[in-house]
Amino acid sequence: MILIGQYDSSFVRRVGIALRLYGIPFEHRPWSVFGDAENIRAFNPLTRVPTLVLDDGDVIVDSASILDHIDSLVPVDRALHPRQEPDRRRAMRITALAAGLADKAVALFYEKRLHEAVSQTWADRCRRQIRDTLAALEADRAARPGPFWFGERIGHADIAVAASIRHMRESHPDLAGLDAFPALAAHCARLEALPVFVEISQPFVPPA
Ligand SMILES: N[C@@H](CCC(=O)N[C@@H](CS)C(=O)NCC(=O)O)C(=O)O
Repeated sequence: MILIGQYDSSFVRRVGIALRLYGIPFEHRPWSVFGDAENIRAFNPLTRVPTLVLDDGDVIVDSASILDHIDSLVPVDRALHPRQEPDRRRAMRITALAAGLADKAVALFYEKRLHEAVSQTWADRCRRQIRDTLAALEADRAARPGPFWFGERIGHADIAVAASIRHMRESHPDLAGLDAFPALAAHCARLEALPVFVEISQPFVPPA
């Protein structure tokens, strides 16, 4: 399979890390959504990443759909997402909050970078959404003493939070750091030190 997109996207990085943790071989095409738009469009009319091209030629778009597919390729006991309730919905909540935070960081970046006149209303709304989501994630993580969010094993929720926060901090150095969120800071530091996070990573590159 082919994973399209650069690892400075938290969405692409989440997929790359999950594939590596599952031991699923893949080819990586680090195409930029701006500089390589035509290449991406040939596979995905949305011109978005991540885009996953399967060996039979089928194309899956959107990280949630991609992760759902690759989860189905591994035995239940190796899955990075719990299959039983209530663990499943709790992990989904954290994963969705982290993905939403990344959506807001991307939206804020595009607003500042691509609009001639930045909408202060929209930018303030994005900043508030990011701040409130960090606070919610901090409260949840602080209440869980384990090495990972849901215990002894890494899961999609762990990866999503660390990848989203790394992207947020690099794309918005002007946003407050993690001083007010010590549990999240510790979580991110632990994950970013893992070999798979070091390997599947790329410093943030603003669109040209
Ligand atoms: N909901 C999507 C969001 C992916 C996303 O926002 N990707 C960005 C890069 S970080 C992108 O493709 N931006 C180009 C665009 O939206 O036009 C997912 O989970 O895959």
